[in-house]
Amino acid sequence: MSEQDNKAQSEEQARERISDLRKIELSINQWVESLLTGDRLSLAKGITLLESTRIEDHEKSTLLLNALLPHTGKSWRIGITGVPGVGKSTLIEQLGLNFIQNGHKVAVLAIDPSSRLSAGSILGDKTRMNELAVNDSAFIRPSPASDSLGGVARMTRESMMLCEAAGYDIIIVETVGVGQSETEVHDMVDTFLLLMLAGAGDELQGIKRGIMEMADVIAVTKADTENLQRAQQARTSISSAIHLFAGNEEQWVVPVITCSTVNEDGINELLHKVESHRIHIESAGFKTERRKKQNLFWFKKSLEEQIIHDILNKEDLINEIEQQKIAILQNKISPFTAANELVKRIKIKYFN
Ligand SMILES: Nc1nc2c(ncn2[C@@H]2O[C@H](COP(=O)(O)OP(=O)(O)OP(=O)(O)O)[C@@H](O)[C@H]2O)c(=O)[nH]1
Ligand SMILES: [Mg+2]
Repeated sequence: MSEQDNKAQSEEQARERISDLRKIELSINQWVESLLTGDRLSLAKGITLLESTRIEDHEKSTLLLNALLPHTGKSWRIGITGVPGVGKSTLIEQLGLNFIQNGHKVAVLAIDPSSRLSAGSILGDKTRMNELAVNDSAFIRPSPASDSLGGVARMTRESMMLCEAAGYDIIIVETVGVGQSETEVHDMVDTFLLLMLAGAGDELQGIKRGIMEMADVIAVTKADTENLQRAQQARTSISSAIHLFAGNEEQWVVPVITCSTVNEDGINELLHKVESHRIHIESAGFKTERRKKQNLFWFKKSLEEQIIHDILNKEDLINEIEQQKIAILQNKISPFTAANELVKRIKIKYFN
């Protein structure tokens, strides 16, 4: 092919690329418009796009998010955590319906770290949110499938933004409190609700103190029938335990209550407490502060994750890392020396 032909061909390719981009932009504009009217299908499709691992979809989801950015951030974000089976979904159903009765639109997003291993508790969650699932003012989205918790957290945060743009003014994030996921959820919400089960005096075990320190409201669930008394005792001991924690800078006194979704005892009190928390953080400007801190936190975290991912996935480094692993297992080098040497080589190779 002559030089002229080559030039003509690359010009043609450039034109095609520009025309493709225009087409994408046009379809994104339409998408944005219908999503802003609250169209559920556009919202669901938008979230699916965020969850896609295809490179060409990344480009589209970035365009979509950028276009929607001015319409995000206006919701009240509530995180609900607790061990499996504590009653999160059942409670969300009742809280959600209550919010809707008061004129709100509620989106429920789930983060379930176990869904990567099993098929997740999607079905269980939907059946425990029967009424909410079919309510026009509610939108329920199960946990996205991702091979990393970081990926799930990013998708959940971005899904929240899409829901906000679609007019949902209350976003509830449900997460199973079994690991790191509850910390991640704490870092993306305005009000963090911790559900606890009454045990035989051991309710403070098995749940990390750190999570209790993060909670804005604590509720002991299943306070009914033969469990009622134990729940009340648990409430008292949790209350005295959290008094020992250092006060938080937002000067909020964490309420501890008991509730039951079976006989609906304590549900109104719970609603009142979370609402009081919202008023407290909004009136004193704490909500704005929280969100600023959260944005900077997620910026730093994503930056670190992406840099680490990009560097550690370079072909030659993958080989070197594998060799070092073998050397460590054969006791030929200490893990720290191996890491040090690798970092030195990475610095010379990529940062000089
Ligand atoms: N007795 C009693 N049972 C309850 C109450 N709330 C929920 N349950 C039951 O507890 C079980 C678990 O409830 P879920 O709402 O699915 O709990 P979850 O925390 O969402 O569970 P995962 O999503 O699997 O972590 C269900 O069988 C509920 O019917 C309650 O207030 N009292
Ligand atoms: Mg659940």
